[in-house]
Parts: sequence; structure tokens; C-alpha cells
Amino acid sequence: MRLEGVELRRVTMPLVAPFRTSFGTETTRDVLLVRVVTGAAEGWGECVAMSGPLYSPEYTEAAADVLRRFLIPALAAAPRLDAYAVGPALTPFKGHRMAKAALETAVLDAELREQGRPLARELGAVHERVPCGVSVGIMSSIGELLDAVGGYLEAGYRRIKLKIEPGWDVEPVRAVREHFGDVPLQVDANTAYLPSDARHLARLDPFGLLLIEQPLDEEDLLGHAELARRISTPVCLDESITSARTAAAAITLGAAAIVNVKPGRVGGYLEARRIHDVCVAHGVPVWCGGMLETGLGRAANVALAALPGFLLPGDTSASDRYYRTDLTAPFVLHDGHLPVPAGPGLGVEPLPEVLREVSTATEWIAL
Ligand code: NPQ
Ligand code: MG
Repeated sequence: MRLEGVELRRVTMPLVAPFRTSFGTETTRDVLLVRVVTGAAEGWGECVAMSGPLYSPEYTEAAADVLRRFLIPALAAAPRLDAYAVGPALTPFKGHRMAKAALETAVLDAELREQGRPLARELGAVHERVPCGVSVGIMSSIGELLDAVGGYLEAGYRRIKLKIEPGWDVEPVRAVREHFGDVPLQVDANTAYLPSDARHLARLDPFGLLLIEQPLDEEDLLGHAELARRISTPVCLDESITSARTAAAAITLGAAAIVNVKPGRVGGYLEARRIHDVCVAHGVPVWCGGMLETGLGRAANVALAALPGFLLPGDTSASDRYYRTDLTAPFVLHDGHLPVPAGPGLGVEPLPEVLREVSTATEWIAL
């Protein structure tokens, strides 16, 4: 495969409603898209970094910068190009996994399109559709939360995840349990608690949650292991899991009974599959996280979520959870499931008129 060039494109997507987490409130999604052009095809990768370094150290401008200064030039110099050569070509550069993931995904998409092969098949998917969950932001009142959760259950979502933080945890969980009974329910703290909050978090035990996601600092594997001994809710890690190696360490330490797999956070879909494999070998269930992806990233996430170790519904929600108009043909929930794309590569492409409408800048890097 020969690379002719790479396009970096910025798009601004308004969210249907503000999304509040312990690290802030987002009203629009500022996305960096990577498009690679080869002799025979083009491929797309969506960078999941946020506009500020709030979820992880990466942010959109930094991702664009490292791609243009370091990652794309390194790829251009690589002797042999296919998706499996991208990771090794980029290993000299530390971190920046979301930027690396976007570039690798674009190359993988182009390669699979050239070969007429779907991403799901390439990754080892075993399902044609996947059950979907939804992530529900922190609200200004319990009433507002119950309206939101009721709407999602009505729409068919198979699992509800509540964002929590100190001051918004036991009461919202209690209210959802009281109103909606035994629905599959989990919580996500995005690192908002301290090890000294263990006794408080144990107050969630009676509600029979599927899991608590990333209660403590991303570097605190030992703290999560200790917390897991003090609460009965299974501890799931998100931010802490940056590679198959950290997944193995977290499992061995007893810091993760369940793992959230986000391809962007770990450097791409190939590393995401390795994490899946490590977890399956240890009997640790995984599920696919979400970063408010457009249809491009969503298509790839749904393909990944169809692997056999993905035993819990993911944050692979329908397009209309976040966007009135998606970049691609919308993903629509049927019976609480999304279909795994069956076409070559990602199996979806941006709608040209929508893409033009939401794009704020493009940059072509010829190779
Ligand atoms: C999580 N996602 O699991 C993340 C965090 C998150 C679906 O809960 C803009 C872009 C806003 C990415 C807010 C979900 C975001 C974002 C939250 C990611 O931790
Ligand atoms: Mg999370």
C-alpha cells in the first residue's frame, strides 16, 4: 500500500443536549478526522480527544500537532505500509495514543476497503448486532435524571450508566432503582473520588450495580485494588487501562474485575483487540466505551463490540443520543441493538453535504 497523502480535518458537532461529567460540561464535540489516501482507496480515522485535557492528557489541537509534526512524517518514512506496520513505526513517540489510534484506523480502513473486507471480520467479530447501553450525564435535579433515564429505557437501551461525582451518587442511584426497578445499572466516576471515600462508596453496595467505573485517579492501580476489597460493587477501569500491558497489571493486582475498552485511549483497534484477548484469557469481562464518536468512530466501535469477550452492553449508543445529524447515515437502535456494519473497512462513510457543513478547517499533507 502506498500513501499519497493525509488530510487532517476539524469538524464541530453540536450535541443534542449538554453532557455533564465530573470533569466538566460539553455542549459541542470538537472532532479531528484523519483521512488517508492511497493509490486505490481512502480511509477514515476519528480522533476521540476532547478539546481540552480533561479526560486524559490529550486534546484535539495537540493531536493535530503531533500528527503533523511527528506521526505522519514517521509513517511516510516507513519501508512497508499496512495497518500492522503503523504501531511499530510510531513507537519512538511516547503517549499520544488517541492521535496514533486515529492514524492507524485510517490506514486500516483504507487497507480493508482495498481488499473488500469488513473491520468486524478483521478483528474477529462473532455477532451481527450488539446490545447497547447509554451513558447519562450529571443532571441538575433527580426529576430531570428520571426523565432522561425513562426516555432511554423507552428507546430500548439495554443498560443505563449514570455519571457520578461526590454529591451526586447514592441519591441518583437510589432514585433510578426506586423508579425503574432491576434494570441493568452501572456508574462512572471519571476519577472523582479518593481512597478515603471507600466507606462512602460502599453505600452503593445495596443497589446491585453491574460495576463502578474508574472511581480513583488513573495512576492509582493499588488504590483500586484496595477499594475492590472494601466494596461489593465490581470495580471496572477506564482511564487507567492504556495498553494490554496495563490491563494485565490491573488484573493481576486485583484492580479490575471488568475492563472498559476504548480504542482511542489505548492507541487503536489492534491494541484494543489485544486487551480483549488478555481479558478473555483471565476471565475478565470487557465492554466497549464511548467518546461521543460520530458515525465513523461509532461504526468501528460496534465492530469491536461484536468480539466474543464483550460480555456487557457498551456505550455504543445510537447516533441520536448525541447528534441530531450524524456525519454518516445514522446508527438507529433496533430492539436495543445496533447492527455491525458489513461493508468493507468501517462500512460507513461521511455524507458529503453534512461533512462540508460541519467542517471548520482542512489541511492536506502530501507524502
Ligand atoms: C467515559 N464517555 O466513559 C466517557 C467520558 C467522556 C460516554 O461516558 C466530549 C468528548 C465529552 C468525550 C464526556 C461516556 C465527553 C467525552 C465524557 C468523554 O468516561
Ligand atoms: Mg468512563
